[in-house]
Amino acid sequence: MPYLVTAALPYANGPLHIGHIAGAYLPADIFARYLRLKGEEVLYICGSDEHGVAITLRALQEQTSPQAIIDKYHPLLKESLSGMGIRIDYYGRTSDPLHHATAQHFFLRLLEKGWLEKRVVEQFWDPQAETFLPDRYIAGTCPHCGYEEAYGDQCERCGALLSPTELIHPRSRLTGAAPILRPSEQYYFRLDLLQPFVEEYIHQRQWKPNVGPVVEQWLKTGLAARAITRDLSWGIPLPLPDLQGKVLYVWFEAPLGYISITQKWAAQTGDPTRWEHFWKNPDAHIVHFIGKDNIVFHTLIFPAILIAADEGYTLPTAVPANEFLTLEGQKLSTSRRWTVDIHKYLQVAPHRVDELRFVLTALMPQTRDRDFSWEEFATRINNELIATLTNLIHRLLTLIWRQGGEVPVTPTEALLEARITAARHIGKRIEDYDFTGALEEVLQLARRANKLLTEQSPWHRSPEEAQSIVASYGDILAAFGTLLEPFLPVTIAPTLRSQLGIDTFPWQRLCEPQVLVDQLKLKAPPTPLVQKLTSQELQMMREKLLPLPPSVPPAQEFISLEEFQKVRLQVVTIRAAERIPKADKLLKLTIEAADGLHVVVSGIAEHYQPEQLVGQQALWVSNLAPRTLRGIQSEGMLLFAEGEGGRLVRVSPETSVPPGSPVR
Ligand code: B3M
Ligand code: ZN
Repeated sequence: MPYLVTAALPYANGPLHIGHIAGAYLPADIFARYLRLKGEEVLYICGSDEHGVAITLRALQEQTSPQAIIDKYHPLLKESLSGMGIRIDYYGRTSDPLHHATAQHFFLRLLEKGWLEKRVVEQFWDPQAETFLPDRYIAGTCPHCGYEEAYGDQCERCGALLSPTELIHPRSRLTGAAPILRPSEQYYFRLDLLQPFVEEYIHQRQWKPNVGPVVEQWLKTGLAARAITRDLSWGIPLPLPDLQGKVLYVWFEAPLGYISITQKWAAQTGDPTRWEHFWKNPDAHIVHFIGKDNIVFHTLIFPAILIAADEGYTLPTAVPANEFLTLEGQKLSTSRRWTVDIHKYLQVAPHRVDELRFVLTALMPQTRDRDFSWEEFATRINNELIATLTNLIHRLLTLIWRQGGEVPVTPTEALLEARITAARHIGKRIEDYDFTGALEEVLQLARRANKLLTEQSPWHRSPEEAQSIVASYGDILAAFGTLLEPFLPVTIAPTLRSQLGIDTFPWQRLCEPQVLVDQLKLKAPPTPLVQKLTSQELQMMREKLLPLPPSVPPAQEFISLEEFQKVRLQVVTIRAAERIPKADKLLKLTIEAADGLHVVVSGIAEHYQPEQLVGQQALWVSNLAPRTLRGIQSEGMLLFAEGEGGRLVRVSPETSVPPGSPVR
């Protein structure tokens, strides 16, 4: 029975952080690695979600195009995932022409089957920006919970799906203006008519305890027809001559990415029809790993699309959604910079990937929100991963090495039994999507072995006795080479196997009483699998990875164009620079601007020597009210970027321009 494993397609609008990894990509990876060891046929696919307002809003913020945004983040996402040891068989993207074609096919098919209906709807229009506003571009007060920052499609506090007209005091996120209603034509997907079919599907499946009730609540409220087109220029165009200038709603087409990415994978295997082995096969298992905010789309809307298409698609077997991870007690937030980004972690601690996987598995928010803190990160590594697991392995390897590096493997009944039970329990937990529990079973096995070993204390025995004690642990050592593989596959499990000179075993072998190997032979003296995390290293990681205190107020997301235009910017050339007596931080700069020379006092003396600046260009805010610093009148302000550790770096045009050139 083939398994297709998927993890939520990350929006290509920002980096991945630890919450994403713990929420979807890591559990999917553990699950897929375990199934591969079991000898199942597994395909793990994922890819970047590159449409929707998540992308256009980011482009607006970064003052660039949506295309530039996705081209920047798609590779970053892919590298972050592979850097974390997430073994994805094919990582695609929804801007792929094949995805566009697949999504358009579904749209036309649903239309042909009568599940789509054109409706004229009153839609919000921003009178200042003169554009229709996508739901996400509207914010207001949630009618269900009173949250004032709810978006037009969903309230992020209570999870309710909304339509923008339900918001109390709606406002445009583009300009802050109160939007007005105007008629616009859209296609609606008749989820209301599909409800009986969806219900039948839902009741044929088993749902995790944190998923089932959410789904039931939705069904109880009743599914409503939903618009699946949008007035946007970025996205998949409607495959119809009418309604030009509209695109498919991202939550209609993104889940279809699971199909199109499988098709893409199939094409590169040389057999373009191979995707049907997963998607048109009643025996195939399809398992979607996601975060809780995506539950409704995966359990109800996506299956409804597949049912409505009526082309024999496999419906999802399970949607093991996770809750959220918090960071030192607070919600993770990219915009507030309260995150631990994966690409940065991989730069700062490239040799500690398995350690992070270990901690994120232990703290996986499987049925409730869990909290990540640096304190706990260190404790879990030092007191659990090392103290319980890798120290045991290291002690045993060292004993073997002292005995000439070679021992016969003769496990006791108790140790054999412990290994078999552990392998079965770990497998069962993983199959139940309890990854924290599975890891706990691994640690349990190590604790048992530790206890026995301490009781036997081979260190205080005669060489013969010691030899026979050590020989009894050879089987467990060999088993760890496979048992750890789903969880710690980057360095720890492969290093152990290479120290032992063995490969992985099929998982089934671990559940059977036959000894795994007859003897063990070490080629080199063992080195510890994990280095203790010192407080200095922890401090360094925390400083580099979480630079801002949590109390930073959330940045206001948008200002209007008019507000922005109040700031007058121009390029200037620095003509003179000098230190100011008794002011260590200040430099007095004379700049040439459009209307001649001006004096600016800048707090950059710790970052630049005066002579480095003379003749250079910089950006100048010309209409900032002047102020007097150390008796010198400073006019306006020069702009500097803040690099790592607060290092200030001059901002200047890419090639030089005449002094006084405006910046807009
Ligand atoms: N792009 C991820 C999110 O909501 C969203 C998942 C799509 S899965 C088809 O953050
Ligand atoms: Zn709400």
